[in-house]
Amino acid sequence: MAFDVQEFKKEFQKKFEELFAYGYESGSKTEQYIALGDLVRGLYSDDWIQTVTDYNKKKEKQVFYFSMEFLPGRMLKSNLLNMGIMDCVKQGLEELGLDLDEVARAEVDPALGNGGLGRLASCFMDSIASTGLAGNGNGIRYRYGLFKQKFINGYQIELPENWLRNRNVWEVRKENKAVIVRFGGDVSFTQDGDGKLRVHHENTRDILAVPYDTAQIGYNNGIINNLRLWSAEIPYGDEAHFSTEEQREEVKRITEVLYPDDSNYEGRLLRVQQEYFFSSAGVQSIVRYFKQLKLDWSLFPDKIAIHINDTHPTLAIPELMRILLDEEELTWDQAWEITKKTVSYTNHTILQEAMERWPETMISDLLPRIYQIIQEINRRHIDKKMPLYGEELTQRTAIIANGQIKMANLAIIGSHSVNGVAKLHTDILMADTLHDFYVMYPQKFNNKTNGITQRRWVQIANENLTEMLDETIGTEWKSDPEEIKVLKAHRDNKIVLDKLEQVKLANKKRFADYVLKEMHIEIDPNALFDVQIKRLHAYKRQLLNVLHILDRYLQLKDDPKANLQKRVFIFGAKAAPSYYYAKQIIKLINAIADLVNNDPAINDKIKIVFVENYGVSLAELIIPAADISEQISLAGKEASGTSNMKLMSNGAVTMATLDGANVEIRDNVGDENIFIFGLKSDEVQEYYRNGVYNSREIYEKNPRLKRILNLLIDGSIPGVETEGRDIFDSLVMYNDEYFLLKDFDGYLQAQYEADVAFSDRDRWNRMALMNIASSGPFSSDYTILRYADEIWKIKPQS
Ligand code: F55
Repeated sequence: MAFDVQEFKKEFQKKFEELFAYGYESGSKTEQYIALGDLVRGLYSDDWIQTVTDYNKKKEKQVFYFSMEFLPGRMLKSNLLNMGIMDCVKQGLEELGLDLDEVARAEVDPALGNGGLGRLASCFMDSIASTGLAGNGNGIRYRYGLFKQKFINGYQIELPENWLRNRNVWEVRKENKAVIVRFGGDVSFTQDGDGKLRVHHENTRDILAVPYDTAQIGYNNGIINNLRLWSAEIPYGDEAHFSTEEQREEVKRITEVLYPDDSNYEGRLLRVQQEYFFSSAGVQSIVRYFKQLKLDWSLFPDKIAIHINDTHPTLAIPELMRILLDEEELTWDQAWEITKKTVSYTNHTILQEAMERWPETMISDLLPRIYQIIQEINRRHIDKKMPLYGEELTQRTAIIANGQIKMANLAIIGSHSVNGVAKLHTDILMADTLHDFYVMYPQKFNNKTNGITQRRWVQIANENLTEMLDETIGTEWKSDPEEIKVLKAHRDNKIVLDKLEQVKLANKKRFADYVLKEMHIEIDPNALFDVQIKRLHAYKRQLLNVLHILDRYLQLKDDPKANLQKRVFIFGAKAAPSYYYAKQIIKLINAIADLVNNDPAINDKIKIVFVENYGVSLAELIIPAADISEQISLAGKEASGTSNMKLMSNGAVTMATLDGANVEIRDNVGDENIFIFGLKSDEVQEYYRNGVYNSREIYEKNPRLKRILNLLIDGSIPGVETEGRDIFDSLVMYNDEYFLLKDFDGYLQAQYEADVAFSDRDRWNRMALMNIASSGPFSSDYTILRYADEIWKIKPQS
């Protein structure tokens, strides 16, 4: 981008004055940020128009990534980086007496997602643009994002996240691209003169879907794709139908707030309204685009790929069928061929409680025509498969059963590709969770191991490491992440290893400053920083981490001189507001933090830091400061994990069970550069099958563990009478669903080995280096190129 520092300074000042009618020096950080963002948006608008024009002209196939959640993080720096103007802007601001980082922090981090699934969608958007693929995001513009988390007396409190309170400089409202989404109504049929059946859908409640578009800028390639988020409004000129306040509120409610559940679905009417709303709006706008191309309908799958991120957008399948059948008057067989060839589906979980199922009556009332189409898809599926696979297997794959509509079944039957998100996860889907479907459609199943974008997670989050890498191995890794492997050649280079240690130390200081300022806890940057950051869920086993902390606590109480590494245990986690047990664990961790952090006998050998309101921005601060990455879910439960990849890329050493993508991380980094412990996935399966696990017995027979668990109920930890008892019971009396007690010894042993390794600085630095050097394959650029090549059949533009 042709742009120089002097020019930038002039433009920035001008923009600021235009917007706020005074000089930038008197503006707030927020105002300075808005002026800068507005200016930057202007700088890429030509490329944005050009990209769209090119796509239209070449009629290239495009992918539309449908996701109920996106977690982009703050966009200013990532836009500057990808546009190649970071240094220029930084210097220009500096000459104006401003600090880019300070200005950037004024941006609100849009929390339009829950966790891994939403963040993956945003890494993918960055990679789609950066690898030069024609692709767009399709989602919901929630008025309120994921709740803001506060701790009061150690308990999680949820506050509304009004992320749009200031102007959102990146979005562009496109009223002329709005579409109508119809709910309810009556369906009837008439026969035409020509014998054709005509569908009439009347008395519907019509909602206007207005798109807000945000540029997704490719890395140094001039490509700018689109993320389209839909907002629900009252249709213009239809105010008569929405005359009461209640009716108007009902419309707004559809895109008012993100459901805060991760790995657990809410079978509520409003949720399914959201799902249909953005699926329908997205499909309608795609069909409108396709019609502009003036091609035969049979070519639809040659121009369009629709990818559904988990089952949340599955109604895109019957919606596309509806449009092709009712509006475009294709035959069922034509419409079905097109739909299957167009849609592909990613599964993100095997947890039964996360599988979406809607009551039949809910769908028939809310979406009568869609319901009929789902019934017909189901009827034809059963008719066709029954003679081939017999009654039992076929019925197990039915979309409708026991008064419920199973969305995963619809997604699999109505698509041409089903993928899991790590090798192990895909294997479990094929062998177990979705085995019946695998028998029917083996060719649909494939694996796409998740990835992350090192642009955000290394270049932006870890400038110190970026600089050190550039000096040591050049800049090739920035455009081709695999190239980071050349760092391996420096594994025994003492100078490089020392530099790496200095980088880590600087990042730890930065985080320590934050912790001191925001939480008034003093932590030592030389201590080992042990990090577990992810949603709070029983299967992720934050509690196992807690048991380890309590073990150390007791060791130090027994012997203040015990030979233990000084450690800071860092947690970041939100619990779903209705997930009572997870909230109890939060309270427990906060109570233990209070106890341990303030116990002079512990002498700062253990510190516990549970950051409030963990999200993308805090992740960018914590990840570069991590020494140990805790990835300790019960084997078989975590589909992939992605914080494991981010932490590895920043030189943290993984402490892991063989779950999700941890398996592939181990394969890449080698056994000597990772700490593995615990049950394997097939061993867990075996325990579930034969039912011989007895946690009570372990409790009784393991005195060390017994002593720790008793701390929960004997008053040793003040303020957790209820929580301590409930958690104790879940582990000891109710047979420990996630096998914490079984994995405890192995975990302690691995943690002990980590202590030993950390005390040998050269050894530890080498492990960190090997992790960084082995992280290239986990770039989402490669993941996305595999989706493009094997599922979407689209090629990078050059
Ligand atoms: C959100 C809403 C519902 Cl109804 C169900 C699940 C979710 C959700 O947020 N799931 C989620 O984040 N799953 C995670 O996806 C990641 C990306 O694939 C995986 O790495 C992670 O293992 C998985 O738990």
